[in-house]
Amino acid sequence: MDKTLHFILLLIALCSVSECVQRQYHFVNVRKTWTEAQRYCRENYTDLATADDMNDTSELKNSVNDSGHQYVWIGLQRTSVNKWQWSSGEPALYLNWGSGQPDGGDECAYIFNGQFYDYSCSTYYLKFICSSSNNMNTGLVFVSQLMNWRSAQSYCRQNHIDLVSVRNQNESQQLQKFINDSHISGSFVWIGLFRDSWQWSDQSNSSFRYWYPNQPNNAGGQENCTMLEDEPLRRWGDNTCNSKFPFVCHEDKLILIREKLTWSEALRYCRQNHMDLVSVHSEEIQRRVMNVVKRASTEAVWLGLHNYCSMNMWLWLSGEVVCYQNWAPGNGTTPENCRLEKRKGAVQSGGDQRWISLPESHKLNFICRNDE
Ligand SMILES: *[C@@H]1O[C@H](CO)[C@@H](O)[C@H](O)[C@H]1NC(C)=O
Ligand SMILES: *[C@@H]1O[C@H](CO)[C@@H](O)[C@H](O)[C@H]1NC(C)=O
Ligand SMILES: *[C@@H]1O[C@H](CO)[C@@H](O)[C@H](O)[C@H]1NC(C)=O
Ligand SMILES: *[C@@H]1O[C@H](CO)[C@@H](O)[C@H](O)[C@H]1NC(C)=O
Ligand SMILES: *[C@@H]1O[C@H](CO)[C@@H](O)[C@H](O)[C@H]1NC(C)=O
Ligand SMILES: *[C@@H]1O[C@H](CO)[C@@H](O)[C@H](O)[C@H]1NC(C)=O
Ligand SMILES: *[C@@H]1O[C@H](CO)[C@@H](O)[C@H](O)[C@H]1NC(C)=O
Ligand SMILES: *[C@@H]1O[C@H](CO)[C@@H](O)[C@H](O)[C@H]1NC(C)=O
Ligand SMILES: [Ca+2]
Ligand SMILES: [Ca+2]
Repeated sequence: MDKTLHFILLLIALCSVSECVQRQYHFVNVRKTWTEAQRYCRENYTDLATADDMNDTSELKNSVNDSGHQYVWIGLQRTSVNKWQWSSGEPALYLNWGSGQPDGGDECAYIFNGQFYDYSCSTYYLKFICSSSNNMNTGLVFVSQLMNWRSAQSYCRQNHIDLVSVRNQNESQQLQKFINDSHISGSFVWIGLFRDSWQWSDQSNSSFRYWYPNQPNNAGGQENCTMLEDEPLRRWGDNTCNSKFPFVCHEDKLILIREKLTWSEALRYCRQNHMDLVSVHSEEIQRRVMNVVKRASTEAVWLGLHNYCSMNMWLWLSGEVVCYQNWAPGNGTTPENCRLEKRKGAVQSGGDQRWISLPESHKLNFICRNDE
């Protein structure tokens, strides 16, 4: 076979390699208060369990091996900070409110003429838009059934992906065009925007929630902690933190090392500790990396990303080519000048948290991947 063609086929094969799980759940079948459970998880694993998406909820459910049908603590706790966020789990940085909005105690939002309006989640029944992988053109699906916000969210998650997020000007324009093209521009439609005051024990930003119907209800005004309900799907409810339940911890497979080392020293450190520098094969791993690098003491953090200068190509330490990409503008795509020094890849610890190319002698924090 032609060598180039063979190489291209090899790349295609490599790009479809499936990723390994970056977080592992551990069910602890010992009854403790929420705070005791948190202490146990932090000492023996990473923290009380966090869930970022529907995949996590099914892993969480499967991790609970419990013949006693008990309630089970996870790491979500009520705080005094109430903030707007997207149903898909992302923080809401772009908030294109209509004039005078938000103007009430409402905790969900619809879109009209490209602008957001807060609205009562349960009182009103609206049409809505789901994000979807079925519609390859727009990635959007309009649902003309009238539902309250929570039912709309469940509908999108069951049939598509989630209620739509509008994370920037670009997505706003695409959504506006979709609304125009669907001839629904006169309607109020739910989007995935909501607010609440729940926060994960591990400080991760995820706004993903999976409440059981009519939860959280803060019964008696004392229910500040979250548990898996005793039901087949193990959806979530709030309960008083002093109740004693078994719990699920999670163990992060990504570990930030807050020492300043060159890329080669960082690699040696990880390998001496039975690990490797992290490879970021997907958006999901990038999201976990972004959570971890928040605590870094350097402006960038080494990844297991290295440049083969003669071939003008970037590879992961795991041997795979870079398929999923998150380069900062000007980085990673143009040929490197490596006559002076070899280049390696790092992720910015602030800002957009994109990848940058740096000389390998820079001294940075780094992320090891723990595969044990
Ligand atoms: C960690 O696990 C050990 C063994 O199960 C247990 O004895 C210890 O109390 C745990 N740590 C905390 C803080 O609960
Ligand atoms: C859930 O897992 C499936 C297959 O494992 C994957 O295709 C999908 O992207 C995942 N969804 C999320 C939200 O991570
Ligand atoms: C669940 O736990 C029981 C005993 O505690 C054990 O025999 C069984 O193998 C476990 N099942 C799974 C799926 O881990
Ligand atoms: C529940 O959390 C809220 C907000 O942090 C706090 O004001 C309240 O005192 C807590 N209640 C209990 C019973 O812990
Ligand atoms: C807007 O998003 C589309 C689709 O994701 C993309 O092709 C386009 O380049 C983006 N435009 C800008 C200005 O970011
Ligand atoms: C949608 O239609 C309105 C008028 O009907 C127009 O002003 C607006 O520019 C259109 N927006 C998009 C994104 O096509
Ligand atoms: C977490 O949220 C803050 C603002 O709420 C934002 O600045 C930061 O980029 C978010 N981090 C991640 C990893 O999403
Ligand atoms: C790589 O990205 C950084 C951060 O955005 C930027 O300062 C630098 O100029 C970029 N490198 C090149 C070669 O454009
Ligand atoms: Ca309003
Ligand atoms: Ca409750």
